[in-house]
Amino acid sequence: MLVCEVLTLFPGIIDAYASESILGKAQASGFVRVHSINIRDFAEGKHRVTDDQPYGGGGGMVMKAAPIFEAVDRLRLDGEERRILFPSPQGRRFDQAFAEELSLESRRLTIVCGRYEGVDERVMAGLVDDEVSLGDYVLTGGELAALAIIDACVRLIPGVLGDARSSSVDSFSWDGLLDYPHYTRPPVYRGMRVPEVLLSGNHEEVRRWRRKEALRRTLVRRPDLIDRAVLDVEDQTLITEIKKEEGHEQD
Ligand code: 6GU
Repeated sequence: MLVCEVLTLFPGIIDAYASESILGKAQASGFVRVHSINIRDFAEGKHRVTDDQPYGGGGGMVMKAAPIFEAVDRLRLDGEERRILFPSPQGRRFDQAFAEELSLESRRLTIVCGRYEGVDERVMAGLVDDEVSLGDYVLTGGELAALAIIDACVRLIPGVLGDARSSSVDSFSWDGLLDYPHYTRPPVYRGMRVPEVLLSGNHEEVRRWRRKEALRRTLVRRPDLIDRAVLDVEDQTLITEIKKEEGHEQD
């Protein structure tokens, strides 16, 4: 079982998300455990202060190292191995390959969430194994990133999504393409028609159309992904067709 521990000043954020929907069911079924730990419980003094002014001056506050080290010391009393992650824009870019790597991790995933303007660098130096970034933008804290990381890992665990979804293209060992468009009833809504091929009942034509639309979207929206996608000779034929079609759109 994947065990995730999230050290945070806002455990309610983690508990709220992790108890709902797929993640909530995955916990109930014993595929994963998500445990929130309040860093404030490990802070000293009557006021349990977790942050302080930065050495060198300047604005903002910095999260103190001690409460975070103390919290991890406590966790380690169980003798379990841990991979300690720190969500931050300075980290290794999180992608599907990183999610697959983490979902196969035998150690516990312990995620330290920073808040405010920063965390004492000795947490990174003395505790953290990997800094992980969701992308080139700044969140106000690590909690959303921690949940995104956990969510992406948990849906890769066999059984979590159930049979139907685990066999669908995007959910297991991603082929690197964007998803094809989806439709459900009615066949016409506000004048917009469901593509005829999807109503045809011809499974082979449906399969080919979906593959082609996945390729089309990827070529148009994220051409950078095409180079690393897993493509066969049919895909090359479809790409040639798409390039003709898309070229003719400009006429
Ligand atoms: Cl992982 N953390 C924070 N705080 N901000 C981010 C991020 C992570 N990834 C992008 N922005």
